[in-house]
Amino acid sequence: MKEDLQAIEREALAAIEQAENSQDLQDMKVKYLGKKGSLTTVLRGMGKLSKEERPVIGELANNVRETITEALDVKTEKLEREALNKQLEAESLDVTLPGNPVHVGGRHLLTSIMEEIEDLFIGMGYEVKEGPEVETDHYNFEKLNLPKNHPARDMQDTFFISNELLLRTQTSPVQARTMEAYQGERPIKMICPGKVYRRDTDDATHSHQFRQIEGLVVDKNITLSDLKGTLDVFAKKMFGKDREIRLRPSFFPFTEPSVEMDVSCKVCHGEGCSVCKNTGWIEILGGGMVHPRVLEMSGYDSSVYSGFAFGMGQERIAMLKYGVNDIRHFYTNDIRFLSQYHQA
Ligand code: 2NL
Repeated sequence: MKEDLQAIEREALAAIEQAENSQDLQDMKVKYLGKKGSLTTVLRGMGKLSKEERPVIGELANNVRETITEALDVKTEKLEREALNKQLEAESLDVTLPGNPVHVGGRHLLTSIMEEIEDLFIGMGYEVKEGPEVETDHYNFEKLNLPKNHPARDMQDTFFISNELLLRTQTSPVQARTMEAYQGERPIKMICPGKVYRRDTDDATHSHQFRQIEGLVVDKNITLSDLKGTLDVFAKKMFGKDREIRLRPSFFPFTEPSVEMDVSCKVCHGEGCSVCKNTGWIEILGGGMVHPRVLEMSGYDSSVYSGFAFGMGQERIAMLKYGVNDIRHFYTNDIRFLSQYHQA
């Protein structure tokens, strides 16, 4: 019996050592220690033993049971630890690895320019107003002293939707609508930024769709010197304190007198170079005193009220300020171009 017990112990310990999972161990517990297990089977033969042998074998049997139980426990714990380690390894996370970069976009250069110009005029007390891009012939032309068949309409040929509906060629209709809404009864100080359209062939400096900002001031005693002072502030803020402006006579159907404004060339400071085509000056915008007929058509008494107006192309301002040499760069959305100005 003693040999039987020792054999069970050897066999059990070897089997436990080989066990691969908790189910194996459970099976072995039943096989060796269970009611029908091999240890129990051997102990059933105890009755045949002599009085002297019984306690010796009994003690040995208990020791074997304990040894096997302990081996099962140790192995169970070992398997659990291994399973846990495996899981931890599989789910491990290296918190020191660099993160995935988040690509942050930025404002389009034209948006930055528009906001910069808006801020500048808001700072001088102007309102910002917007209006429809699909306009009527009435507000886009007639109200601005451009009657049907007027030769000056040639400069602003556009896309007609019907005889009366068109894509606006300027943002002035927003101003005409505002004057009309105010019924000639109160002063106006406003700018209107927005997209405009012309029937033009696209090249480095022309586009059939571009952005304009127009300004309008109507009040009593507004003079050309008010326009000049305003534009001087604008030019110095946009292009630098050391820039000078000059006004040249020009023609627009909606202003009289009309002017064209130049700023001194930042490259040669008026000496003459290739940027300013040897003139020392760069053309920036047009403006003038609101034509009395335009005031009257929208309900303002031109013997009481006067006003100035001006208009500029946002693309042109951005091109001059940032040295962009082709207007089409603004619309092709090449990220290599756009991202250069994300801090602008
Ligand atoms: C240019 C010139 C200009 C105006 C726009 C205007 C608006 C009203 C009345 C009178 Cl409601 N004038 N706007 C006046 C002169 C010039 O724009 O070259 N723009 C790109």
